[in-house]
Amino acid sequence: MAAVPGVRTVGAATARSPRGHASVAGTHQFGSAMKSVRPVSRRMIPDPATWPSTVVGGPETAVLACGAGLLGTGALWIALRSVGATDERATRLYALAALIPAIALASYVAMATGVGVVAVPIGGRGPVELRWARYADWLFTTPLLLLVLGVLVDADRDALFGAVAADAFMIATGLVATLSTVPVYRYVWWAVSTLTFLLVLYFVFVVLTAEARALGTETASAFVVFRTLTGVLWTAYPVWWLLGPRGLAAVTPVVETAGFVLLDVATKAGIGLLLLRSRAVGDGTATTKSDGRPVATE
Ligand code: RET
Repeated sequence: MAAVPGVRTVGAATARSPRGHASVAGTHQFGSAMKSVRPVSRRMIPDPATWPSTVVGGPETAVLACGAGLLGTGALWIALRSVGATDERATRLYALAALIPAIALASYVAMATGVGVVAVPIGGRGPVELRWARYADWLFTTPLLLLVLGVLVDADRDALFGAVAADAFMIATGLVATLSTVPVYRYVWWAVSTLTFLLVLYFVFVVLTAEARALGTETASAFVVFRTLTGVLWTAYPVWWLLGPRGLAAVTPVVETAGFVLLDVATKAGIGLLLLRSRAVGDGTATTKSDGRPVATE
C-alpha cells in the first residue's frame, strides 16, 4: 500500500523511504522520499506531490472554512438573539442551540487546519482521507440535538438517556465503518450504525411525539416541524456516506465534504432558528401536561 505523505495511515504497514527510514505518521515528507511514493487514484485523494498544499489550502479547506464561518455566525446569532430570554426553559434551549454550532465550529477549524487527517487504505482503491474531527463533533452534537428535542417536550429522562446512548453507539459504529479497510466490513458496520439510527428515529417519531402531544396542540404541532427537520436531514447522512468515497464512491472527497457541510449547517443552524421562531418555546404557557403532570422547570 502506498504511503500518503503528511497523512497518518490507518491499517497499513509503516511506509519506508528508499534509505529505509520509516515515515513518521502525521508528519510531512518532502524531497526524494516524495518521488518514491506510488501514485494512487487521483479521484480519491489529491496528487501526493501536492498533498501538503491540498490538505491545507486546497478546495476542501475552502469548503471547511465556509462551514466554520457559517456555523460561527449561527452560534453567535443564536446567542445574541437569546439574550434577554426570561423563561427558564427557553434560556436552556437557546444555550443548547448556541452550544451545538459552537462545538461544530471548533471541529471545522480543526479540520480546516489539517488536524486529525488520516488516510484509510480501502481495498483496491488506495487510501481515502478521513477527518476524524467530524466524528468527534457528531459524538457531542447529535446527543445535544436530541437533548434539545427532549427539553422541548419535557421528555422522560430514562427514555432520553436511552436515545442518547443509542445515538453515541450509532456515531461510534459509523466511525468503525469509516475506518474499516475491508469493503465488506465497512458495509456491515454501516448497517449496524444504520439499525441503531432507526432506534433513534423511533425515539423521535414515537416517544417524543407522544410527549409533545401530552403538552397540548401548540407544542405538538411545533414538534412536527422539529421532527420532520430531524427525520429528513439526519437520514441524509448515512445515504451521503454511502455515496461517498468510503461507500459507492459516486462523489469525490471534496463533494462529500461539501455535502456534510451543508447538512451540518442545516441541522445545527436550522434547529436554532426554529427554536427562536417557535411559539412553543418559552411562551410560559405550558406549565402542565394534558395528563396533569407538571412540566419540569429545572
Ligand atoms: C454515518 C455512517 C454510518 C451510518 C450512519 C451514519 C449516521 C450519521 C448521522 C449523523 C448525524 C449528524 C448530525 C449532525 C449535526 O450537526 C455515521 C454517517 C447511520 C445520523 C445530525
